[in-house]
Amino acid sequence: LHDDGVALVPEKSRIKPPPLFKVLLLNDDFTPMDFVVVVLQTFFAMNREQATVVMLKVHREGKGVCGTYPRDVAATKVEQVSAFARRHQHPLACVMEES
Ligand code: NFA
Repeated sequence: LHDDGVALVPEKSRIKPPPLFKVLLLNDDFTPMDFVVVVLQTFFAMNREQATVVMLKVHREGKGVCGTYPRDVAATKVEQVSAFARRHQHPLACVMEES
């Protein structure tokens, strides 16, 4: 009968794992530190201590990673954080980059 495709010696898989994306916050001179801490607690499930560490890294180094996610989750975080900052009239920038 015909070959059913169940190989005794596996063929090399051509399936790539899906890419992951880092979500980053960028520093600016105007957004209050307390607001950034609230953002990290609200959208990235950090406690106040973790959120403060990340906020200070962004403040001192210019940018910092909030988390790493599949593309659709990362894009949703970027939109939610950007809308929240805009609604509160802060210039806080949130971006994603492939990791
Ligand atoms: N640099 C801002 C300030 O001094 C704080 C800040 C931290 C803004 C992280 C954006 C991101 N008020």
